[in-house]
Amino acid sequence: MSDGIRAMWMRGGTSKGGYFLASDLPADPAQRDAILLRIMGSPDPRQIDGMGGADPLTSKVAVVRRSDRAGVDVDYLFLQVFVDRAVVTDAQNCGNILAGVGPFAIERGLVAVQGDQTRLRIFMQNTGQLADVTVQTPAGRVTYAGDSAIDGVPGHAAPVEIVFQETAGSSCGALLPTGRAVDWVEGIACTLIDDGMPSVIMAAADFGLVGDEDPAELDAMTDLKTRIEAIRLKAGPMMNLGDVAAKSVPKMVLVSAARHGGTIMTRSFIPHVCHKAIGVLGAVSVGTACLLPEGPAAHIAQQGAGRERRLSIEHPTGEFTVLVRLDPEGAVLSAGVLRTARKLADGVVFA
Ligand code: NQM
Repeated sequence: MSDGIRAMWMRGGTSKGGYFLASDLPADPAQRDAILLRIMGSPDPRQIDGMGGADPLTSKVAVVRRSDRAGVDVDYLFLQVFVDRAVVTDAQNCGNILAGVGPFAIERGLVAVQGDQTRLRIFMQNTGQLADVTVQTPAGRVTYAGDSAIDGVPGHAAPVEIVFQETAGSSCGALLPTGRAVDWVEGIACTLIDDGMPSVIMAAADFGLVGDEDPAELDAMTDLKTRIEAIRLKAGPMMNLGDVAAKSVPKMVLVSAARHGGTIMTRSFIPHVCHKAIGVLGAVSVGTACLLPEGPAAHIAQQGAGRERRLSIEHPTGEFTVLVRLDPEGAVLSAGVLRTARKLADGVVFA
């Protein structure tokens, strides 16, 4: 490994991380994870000796391979490298890092360009689900330049459209793993939900918060974080996730009424640090919680009607639009989101 390992560094949505071909990393997960910890510089709150950016959102890895599955182009395994602990976990998906997987797969020659746009079907190995992704490929190659903007990222870039298919119960086996829209955990009314990301939805008001506090302010509230972690550790087994002490799920989301004409306002903990925006599948899961007959999100959500709905999930740096298609019973069939991605570096990294 002293010669370095081939990697591309990319921003995917509002996250950033290393993209690797599976064949460039050891097949043995323990060896692979030890190398990834070295590459990112973990465990260390500053990640000074590695590529990580001292934030869970910039300490992420995509491992990509050509797929053997019928009708699928590539398989994508997401790995969260903890910043201050020697932990690498595959217990969650990441829809932001997913935004870079299509461009990366085309750049590495796993998928051929189809025209001005190239469509790929990606198998998300973490949860066994599918995402259909459209990448802009004018003039026979990936372009990162374009007119699309997403909140949480300055400037404009080429759109990457993502449609998630049937993400309910991705990790927990059911959309509502306890069978209820409301569970009381540590005295707080919670919706334990998984529509692509295991999430615990709680009313900000139940913690004495207004709900649009600055993430740094929330991160400094140690008592609040202790209470939220106590709920998380109890919710994990209830959600069929087992002991979640060393897992990055479930995410903990505080909701309040929308402030800017959207569906709902959020502050999400991922799970120990407050997100500066919101995760992609996290937003899909909150949006789905808004559509339930009851629960902390359903009580305050502003939502339209019909089988196709636009849910605007407000977050600390703007909003995240999720376009959902519902079946006649009101269950979410697919969720579409817009992301952008940018290639930042391509070369070798050293472990
Ligand atoms: O929910 C952060 C992110 C994510 C995950 C997190 C994500 C998703 O913003 O699909 O994108 O919740 O850890 O990248």
